[in-house]
Amino acid sequence: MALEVKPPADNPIPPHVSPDGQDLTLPPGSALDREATRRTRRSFIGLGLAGLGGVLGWRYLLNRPDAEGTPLPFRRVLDANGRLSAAYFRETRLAPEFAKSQGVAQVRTNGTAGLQSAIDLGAWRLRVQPYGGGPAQEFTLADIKALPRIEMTTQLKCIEGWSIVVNWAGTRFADFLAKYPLASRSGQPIRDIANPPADLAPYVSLVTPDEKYYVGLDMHSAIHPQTLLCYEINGQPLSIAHGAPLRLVTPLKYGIKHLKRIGTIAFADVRPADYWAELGYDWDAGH
Ligand SMILES: Nc1nc2c(c(=O)[nH]1)N[C@H]1C(S)=C(S)[C@@H](COP(=O)(O)O)O[C@H]1N2
Ligand SMILES: [Mo]
Repeated sequence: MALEVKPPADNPIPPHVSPDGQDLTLPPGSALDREATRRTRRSFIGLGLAGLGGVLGWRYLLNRPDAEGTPLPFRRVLDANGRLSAAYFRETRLAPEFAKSQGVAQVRTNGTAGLQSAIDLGAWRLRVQPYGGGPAQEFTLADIKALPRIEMTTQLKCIEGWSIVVNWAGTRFADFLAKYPLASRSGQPIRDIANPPADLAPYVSLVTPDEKYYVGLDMHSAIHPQTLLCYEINGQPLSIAHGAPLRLVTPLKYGIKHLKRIGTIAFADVRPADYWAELGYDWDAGH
């Protein structure tokens, strides 16, 4: 029996609405929309062929060399989807925001990799390795709190299938890089997110102090206006389980990218190591 796998008929990206009710869905027929459809068809065709091949196909696929822990043919589909999500992201999107009162009072916690060792919050420093080279620079929590405070209530989506609305506060990563020009080789700050320095690093790496949890982000996502170096939930300092003293929040990405207890930030020319990508998840982890 032939296995039938059909691509979705419509635009594969669900409608997306901004906080003020504006429809941010890609206009049908736009270059990016065509790319979306083409890529999705190709992914489905790929999976359809795997289905037709049955057991032999699976054996073939599973015996392919690995790339970041996933057999290469799967990795290609994931990467194509990741590239699509990255391109779409760059174009327009903002994650929906909610009224503060819609945030949950008791925010559940999930994931403790990199949080197992004791931490002295007073001695903690954020270490940043400048893209242009030179010694790492250290920042206290007070340095971060001196930057503009942004509060936002957004959805945290976990790859396990649950999501919650959370009230966060912190500073935009873009504002950090506006004040401390560490992400461009020339040492130029980001003055305008829409026109960043030409020599801005393409990737950012975030790692816990013990290096046991690590996340890579493309720079567009890192300087997105809703990407925060976050220090509060519901107006209270982060608990240890939520990533005290400083964690990442980036609501267009799944929870796996929201690294808790940031130790070191560095910049890179290629995709930095990523804990969950190594376990087979889409590197971009956008949604
Ligand atoms: N250091 C670290 N950060 C992490 C994780 C982790 O295991 N270790 N898990 C991630 C996952 S899978 C999710 S869903 C969110 C959950 O954030 P919360 O515990 O504040 O709800 O944290 C993310 N950040
Ligand atoms: Mo998660």
